[in-house]
Amino acid sequence: MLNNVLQGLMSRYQERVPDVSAILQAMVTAGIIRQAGDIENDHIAFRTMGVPQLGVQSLEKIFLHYGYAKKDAYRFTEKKLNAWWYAPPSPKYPRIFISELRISDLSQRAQDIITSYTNEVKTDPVDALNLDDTQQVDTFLHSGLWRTPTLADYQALAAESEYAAWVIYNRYYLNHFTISVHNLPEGYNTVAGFNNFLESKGFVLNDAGGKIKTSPDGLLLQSSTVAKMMEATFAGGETHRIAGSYVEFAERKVLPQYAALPPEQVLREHRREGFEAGNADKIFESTYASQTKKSS
Ligand code: OOG
Ligand code: NI
Repeated sequence: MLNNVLQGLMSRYQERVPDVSAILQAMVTAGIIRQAGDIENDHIAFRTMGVPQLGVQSLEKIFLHYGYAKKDAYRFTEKKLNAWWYAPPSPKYPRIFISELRISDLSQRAQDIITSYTNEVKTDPVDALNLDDTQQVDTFLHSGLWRTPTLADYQALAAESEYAAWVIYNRYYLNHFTISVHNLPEGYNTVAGFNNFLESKGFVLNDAGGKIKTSPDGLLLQSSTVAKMMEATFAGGETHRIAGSYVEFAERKVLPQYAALPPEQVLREHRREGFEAGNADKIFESTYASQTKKSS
């Protein structure tokens, strides 16, 4: 079941984000991997609006049903976000990172705009799903949830929270998937090395806080592409270029207590787990205008 849902998410994401196929193709051409299926997906991420009938408490039910376990919480004061990560039922599946906007921390005007859309969803929509029916779940994850926003509302939200604007248009579309680099061949198995490869092929990286985001323990390194701008159709047929989704790269170093393990015996459980608020804070900006202006 989980396989079906993940495949549905990945196929829509790959259609929408040209960098995904372009990066996978560049990796095959360079001989880094034999085929796209060789990629280890470190994690996928969703964004949502923190209103009572939606938000993390709603979306997470889908993945808890498929065996994911809720782990640590993260707070982003300035961006007005909360997030949690979820450990998969088996290491062959990606971790999941879900964030939500703390609506009540926004101005009354922004709250009114957001709730004018989210109030169309009267009750928690996940409660109405048969979670064992993956077709139903797939359709739900790619459904509108609320009416198509107006460009004026999108822009008013963007002025206050770029995250809010992203969610009002993109809903539950996958925000990113993440290529694990630590098991790739020598030269590509660090974020630094992989970033060099990406830039040599013309991919544009998010440089908020530096291109490599490093956790204080030095064991989790991350980077990401800048989201490509895509033509979006708003209410009344108005069109405008807005940020879509992006691709992330993660290097999880072996924990100090397993440093003596021979490389071929190193498994996911021997590496740094979880996420890092300081890294995440900057990765969110992959869809923000300060970064996307470099990709459009
Ligand atoms: C998520 C940003 C954080 C990570 O791995 O820390 C993140 C987002 O942009 O929605 O992906
Ligand atoms: Ni991420």
